[in-house]
Amino acid sequence: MEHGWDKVIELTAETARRYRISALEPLLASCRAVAAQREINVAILGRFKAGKSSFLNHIFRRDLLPVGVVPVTAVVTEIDYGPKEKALVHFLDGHSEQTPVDSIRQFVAESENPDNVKRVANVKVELPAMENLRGLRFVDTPGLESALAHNTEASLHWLPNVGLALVAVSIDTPLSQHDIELLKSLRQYTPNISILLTKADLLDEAERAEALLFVREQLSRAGQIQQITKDQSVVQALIDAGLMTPEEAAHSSRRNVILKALGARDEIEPDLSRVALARGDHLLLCSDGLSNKVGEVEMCDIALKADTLNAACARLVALANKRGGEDNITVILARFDGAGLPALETTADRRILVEYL
Ligand SMILES: Nc1nc2c(ncn2[C@@H]2O[C@H](COP(=O)(O)OP(=O)(O)OP(=O)(O)O)[C@@H](O)[C@H]2O)c(=O)[nH]1
Ligand SMILES: [Mg+2]
Repeated sequence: MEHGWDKVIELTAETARRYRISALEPLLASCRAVAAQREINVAILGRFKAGKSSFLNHIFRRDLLPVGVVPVTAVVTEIDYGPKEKALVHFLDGHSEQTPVDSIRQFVAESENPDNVKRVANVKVELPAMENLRGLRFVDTPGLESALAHNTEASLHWLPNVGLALVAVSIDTPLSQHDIELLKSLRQYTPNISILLTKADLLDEAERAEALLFVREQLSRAGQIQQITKDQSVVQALIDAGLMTPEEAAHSSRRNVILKALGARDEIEPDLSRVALARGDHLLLCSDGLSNKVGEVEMCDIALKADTLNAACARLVALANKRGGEDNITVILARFDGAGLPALETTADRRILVEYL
């Protein structure tokens, strides 16, 4: 590490440990990974077929990365500057092989490396043409949410390395629930997230404006909900340690095993975290009787649209009951106002930029 950033990061980690601010752990893992690198990783992430690889080919002005109409990218590919054009394939067993840049598709493309039978960890490409963009490393990632779970996993495991995230969203299917979930999980790793609206040529100007407005509206609602406590459960601890993905946790037989409970011991240590509040923020406290039945985006929508806080709570409880309501459903909703708090727009961590090509 250079520039003393390691000291700053370790001081922050020590402070977070002392005050048990466990919510900072993913961000600290990202800071360590990023500080150890010379380049900033600009990652193109998003659903399968969103046009991620095509966008990068456009930047490099050559057909470097494989593209197609079925899920194509199976392996993370990193592209940065090098004085001589070359590609290195790193395998999961630790060995590497050099290959001509134009033949990386035999390792990267799902059709030529199905289920990653070639056991490739990643592919690193160096291009002299990247000279003007020295300091940046572009990263093509496998699409999320396709039928191919190993592709999604390869991308999610790479996430702590992200410096700047470009989330590719195809303009003809603008912003799905999965895109919104991805944006939320990315915010654990980096505040630098932009949306890249792709396939703009499929719509005329009026349709593009309509799609853009829709995306902005969805983001302004969805962007404001953030989980600030974590489950004190075995599966959450395994996710934090990088030993389990959230998808595996959802199906784990150990998902009901909790690590802390009131009454189990004479003394317990609470987890503490701090949140920078902005004017107009809402705080929702609820039991899992609500969160197991009502998704985050719905919670946000109801909390912001209802006329009063009481009405919002009543609607949330009614919705959870309508969906079964087997468990205790407790909801407390507070709203923070007052001139002493900064206005929402100035809170940097809520900033999500929207751009389209
Ligand atoms: N019309 C149009 N089609 C595009 C554009 N970008 C990509 N496509 C098409 O969309 C399809 C998917 O493109 P890819 O670049 O392979 O998408 P990807 O996100 O890398 O897909 P995976 O690697 O499978 O996750 C291909 O058929 C591309 O030709 C665009 O800007 N306009
Ligand atoms: Mg691709």
